[in-house]
Amino acid sequence: MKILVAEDDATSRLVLGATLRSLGHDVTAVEDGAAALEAWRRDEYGLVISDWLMPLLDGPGLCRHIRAEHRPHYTYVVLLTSLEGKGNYLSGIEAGADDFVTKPLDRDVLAARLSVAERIIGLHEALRVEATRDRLTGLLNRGAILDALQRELLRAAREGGPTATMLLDVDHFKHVNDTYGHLVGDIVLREIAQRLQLTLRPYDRVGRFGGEEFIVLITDGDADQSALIAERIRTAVAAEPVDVPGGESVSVTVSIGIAIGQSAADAADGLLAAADIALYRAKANGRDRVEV
Ligand code: GH3
Ligand code: MG
Ligand code: MG
Ligand code: MG
Ligand code: MG
Repeated sequence: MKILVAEDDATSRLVLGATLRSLGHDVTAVEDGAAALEAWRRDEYGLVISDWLMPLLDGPGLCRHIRAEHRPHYTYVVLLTSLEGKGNYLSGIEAGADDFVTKPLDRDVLAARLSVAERIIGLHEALRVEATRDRLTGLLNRGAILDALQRELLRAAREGGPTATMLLDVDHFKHVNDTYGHLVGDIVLREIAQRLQLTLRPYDRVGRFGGEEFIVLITDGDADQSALIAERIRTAVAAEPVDVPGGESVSVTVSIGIAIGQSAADAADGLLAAADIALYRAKANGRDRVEV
């Protein structure tokens, strides 16, 4: 596991870091809650182990910050304490801590606590994947791709630069279902999803908007670059028919509409509406084509 440790006492920090590493974990250790918060914001940690009393930001304070900031991944927080008493325990729980380990640390107890943490983090991750994936295609589902669009627009507003949103719609897909049946239609949708993923770069995002419609987000995509990528996608779908059970193959094409967000004022709804208008134009102009 990737673990972030916050402990102001240098000796304790070294010992805890060494113990965790000896248990096979990847450890980053810092000397205060404030430094931990900064590190946590920069990177992705499944687990934070924090001392209780520290000068700038204490353990419960760190925990409150972590709980207040929405991140897609859950962070499991363990507070270290030599403090006794119900009041402290309750304030740790209230701050959002998941578990407590008392000092001095016992290696076996720590290892046992970590195995609980790993189980909980695994469950969270499984739930997160389940909640964000489209069952049929394995792509991001509608909610997740719209969340990604929001995040992408925030990033673009912060760092500047355009962001492109593509709407794809399979052409005459009703005809595929009517001719070959719904199950074959599903296989075709899965194959299209796979071709989309193979065509895109790892940092571009693709999701199923619904039915036979997909959304692609091109990070830092201007109109020219996005049109090129869209053209690659269009070709990847049209170039080869999809093999389906029974030895048949089904030819499909997609129409693609692109909208470019240029400023912080570009809201997700507006971009999607503009992409939809471009898509409508692609349909009206004969399908199997890209419009910006
Ligand atoms: P156009 O080129 O204008 O987009 O025509 P179209 O036939 O693709 O458009 P229409 O909206 O009339 O039909 C979309 C079809 O997609 C109808 C619906 O049954 C089918 N569809 C939606 N979701 C699924 C799915 O999950 N599986 C299958 N097999 N078909 C689906
Ligand atoms: Mg201390
Ligand atoms: Mg301390
Ligand atoms: Mg449609
Ligand atoms: Mg369609």
